[in-house]
Amino acid sequence: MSYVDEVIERVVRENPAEPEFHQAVKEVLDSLRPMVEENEEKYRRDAILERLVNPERQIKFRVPWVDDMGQAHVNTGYRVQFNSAVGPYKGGIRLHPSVNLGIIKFLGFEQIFKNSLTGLPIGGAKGGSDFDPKGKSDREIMAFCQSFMTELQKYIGANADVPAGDIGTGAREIGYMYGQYKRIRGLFEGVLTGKGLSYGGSLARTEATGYGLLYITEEMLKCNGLSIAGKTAAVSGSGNVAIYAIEKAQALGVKVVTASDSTGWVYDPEGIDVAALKQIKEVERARLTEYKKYRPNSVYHPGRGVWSVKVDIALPCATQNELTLADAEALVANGVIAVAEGANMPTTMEATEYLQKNGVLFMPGKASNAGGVAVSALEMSQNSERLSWSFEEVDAKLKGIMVEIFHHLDEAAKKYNSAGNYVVGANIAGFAKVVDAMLVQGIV
Ligand code: NDP
Ligand code: 2IT
Repeated sequence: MSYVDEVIERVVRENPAEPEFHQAVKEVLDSLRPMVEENEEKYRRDAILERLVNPERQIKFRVPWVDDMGQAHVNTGYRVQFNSAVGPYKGGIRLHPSVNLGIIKFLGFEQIFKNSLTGLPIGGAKGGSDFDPKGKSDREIMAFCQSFMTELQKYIGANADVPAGDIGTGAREIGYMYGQYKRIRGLFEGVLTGKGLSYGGSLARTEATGYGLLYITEEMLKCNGLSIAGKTAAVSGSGNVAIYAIEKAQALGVKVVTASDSTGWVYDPEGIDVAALKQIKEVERARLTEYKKYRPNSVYHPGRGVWSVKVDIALPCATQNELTLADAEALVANGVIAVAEGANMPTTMEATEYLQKNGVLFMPGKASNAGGVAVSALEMSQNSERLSWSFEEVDAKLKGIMVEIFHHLDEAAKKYNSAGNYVVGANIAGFAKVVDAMLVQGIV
C-alpha cells in the first residue's frame, strides 16, 4: 500500500465518526501523491504525513453560561492547534449547533494549507462551540463569550495562537471575547483579529474574504481568456463572506441573482440589493424572508435551491458540503463556467470531480477564501507596529496576495502535470512551505 493510502486508512481508523475530517484529509493527501512519491523515503523517515494529520494539540472544555431567565446552560468549547511549522496558530472560531470535534479538525486541517498559501507567517488552527447564537439576546451572547474566553485565554496569545471570526462569530462576539481576554490576562495585544476599528482592528478585514474571493475568481477567468464583467452569478449564504462577495462581484460588473440562509433562498432577477441584505443580516439579524419587503420583484423559496438557477459563476459561501453532485449536474447542465468556494469545503468530493471533468474552472476554498485570514495576518502586523493602514493600502495588499496565490497554485499544478487542476495546485503549493519548515525543525 502506498504511504498516502496507509496514512488515510489510519486517519479513518483512529478518528471514527469524523467524516468531514476524513474528507479533508483524503482530498489533500490525494493531491500530494506525486510529491510524496518523489520524496517518499525522506517523508517516511520523518513521519511527515503522520505528523501532518495529527493536531499538535486539541483542547476541549466546558462552557457554562446563564440565560436571561436565570437558567444555566452548558456548551462544549474546542480549540484545535493543528500545525505551527510556519507561524503562530491562526484560525477562526465557529459558533453553530453542528460544531463537534470532527468539524473543528477538518477546518483546522484546511487552515494549515490556506494560511501557508497566503505567504504570511501563520500556522493552522480552528476553534468553536456548539452554542447557537440565533435568537439569543446581547447579554446572553456576552455571557457565553466571556465564559468561552475564560477558558480559552489559557491557551492563546498574540505570538502563540490568534483566533478570529467564522460562522456565528462576528464583530460583536470578537468584542466580548477581546474584553474578557484583556480583563483576565491584563494584556492589550493582538490576540484576536476581526477586532473593531476603535481597538486595533484592520480596515477591510470585514470585506476581505468576499473581496478576496472575487479577486482570485477574476484572475482565474482572466488567465483562462475570460472576462468577469457581464457574467451572472449565484451566491449561497447571506453572512459575512456572502455579503462582501456580492458587493465586490457587482463592483466588477457581475449580476448576482441569489442569496440564501439556512431556511431558504431568494432569487432577484434584477440583482441582489446589497444594502437591503446588510440591513436584514447585519443590523436586524433577521431571516431572508424579509428581503421581499425591500425588493417586491424578488422571489423567496423555502429550503435549498440556489444551484438550480442558470448562471455563469457559482460562489458557495455558506457551509461545508452544501454543493452536492446533483447540484453540480444542474450547474453544468445550465452552462456554468466557474465555481469558486467562499466557504470551507462547500463542494462535496463527487461534485468537485464532476465539475472538473466537465471543464468547469474550480477554485478550492483554501485558496479562494484565503483573503480573510490574509487580512487577519495584516491586522497582526499592524498591531505589532501599533499603526493602522488605510483601507486602500490593505485592499491593494489583499488583491496582490490573491493574484499571487492564483499564480503560485497554477504553477504548482503545471509542475506536477495537472495543469488547470487548482485543487491539486492549491494543496501542493500550500504543503510545500509547511513540509520545508517541518523537515528543518526536527521531530517535534
Ligand atoms: P456567517 O455566520 O456570517 O454566515 C453564514 C451563512 O451561511 C449564513 O447565511 C447562514 O445561514 C448560512 N449557513 C450556515 N450554516 C448553514 C447550514 N448548515 N445550512 C445552510 N446555510 C447555512 O459566516 P461566514 O460568512 O463568516 O462564513 C461562511 C463560510 O465561509 C464558512 O464556511 C466559513 O468557514 C467560511 N469562511 C469564513 C471566513 C471569514 O472571514 N468569516 C474566512 C474564510 C472562510 P443562517 O444565518 O440561517 O444560519
Ligand atoms: O476559515 C477562515 O479562514 C476564517 N474563518 C478566518 C480565519 C482568520 O483567522 O481570520
